[in-house]
Amino acid sequence: LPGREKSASSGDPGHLEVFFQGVHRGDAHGRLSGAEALLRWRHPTHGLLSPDKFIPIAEEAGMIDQLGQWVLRNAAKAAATWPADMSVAVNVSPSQIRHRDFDRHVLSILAQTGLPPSRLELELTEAALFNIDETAQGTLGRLRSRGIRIALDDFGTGFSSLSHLIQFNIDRIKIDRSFVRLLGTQAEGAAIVSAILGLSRTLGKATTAEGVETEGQRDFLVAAGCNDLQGFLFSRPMPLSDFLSSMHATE
Ligand code: G
Ligand code: G
Ligand code: MN
Ligand code: NA
Repeated sequence: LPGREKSASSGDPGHLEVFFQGVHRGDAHGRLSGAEALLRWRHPTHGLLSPDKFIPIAEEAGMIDQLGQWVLRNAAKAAATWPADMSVAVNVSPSQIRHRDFDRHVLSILAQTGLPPSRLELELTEAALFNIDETAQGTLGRLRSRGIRIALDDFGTGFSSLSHLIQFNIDRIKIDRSFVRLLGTQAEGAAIVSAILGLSRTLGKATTAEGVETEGQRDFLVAAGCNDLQGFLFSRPMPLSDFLSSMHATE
């Protein structure tokens, strides 16, 4: 089971851990508005493994619902201790939202941890939103009616981005880092990012830019009115204890 530590031995599988990457307001102060929870597998010999490597395996093995709930519980428990204006964003796999009891599980985790629904954001990719049926749409609708926000992750990398913006009731768009990377290196970057921000504003969606690595990118995004910023310029994903230290250091 996730998170269960084994004693150090040659067969030590390591353990799972939820890291947090700060999300900052897109203004001159850049204060923390929250964090994204990012799963890591701390392996005794292979080091930190990215979920890109093991999430697909957990999905294959039918373990993703359990794993996802474990991440959500840990993220909510942590965020419940943060200042009341900070939110936590948690990635959700397509199969999780297709699960009949997903909304009940989310609500019970919030009740257990005491995190108000308004401080939880669930991140779904276009692939996840594209594939859901009416039942799953109903699930998302019920979660939203309780005040939980839905973000469209990796925006722009999927199949039919624009129709999704209208078809699904989402609260936020996360601009994929492949577009942010173009800012400052390719003239088209500014055009694409500005277009996404303009569209989001028109549709009344909040925006987060991912993969902000340079001051130039940050300055452009702040001037263009992007609501929140995330990236190595501010901080890397880190263990909760480090995140808490950095949070108190910048207070
Ligand atoms: O943190 P990193 O860049 O290594 O994440 C790689 C990918 O894994 C990203 O697409 C991210 O959204 C996804 N990911 C990270 N944590 C989780 C998680 O808890 N659940 C799911 N489903 N995906 C995650
Ligand atoms: O797909 P998703 O957006 O959830 O993935 C988040 C991933 O992006 C995390 O694994 C995190 O490590 C990575 N990430 C976060 N900030 C940056 C950044 O500034 N540059 C790059 N290259 N990756 C980043
Ligand atoms: Mn994400
Ligand atoms: Na992303």
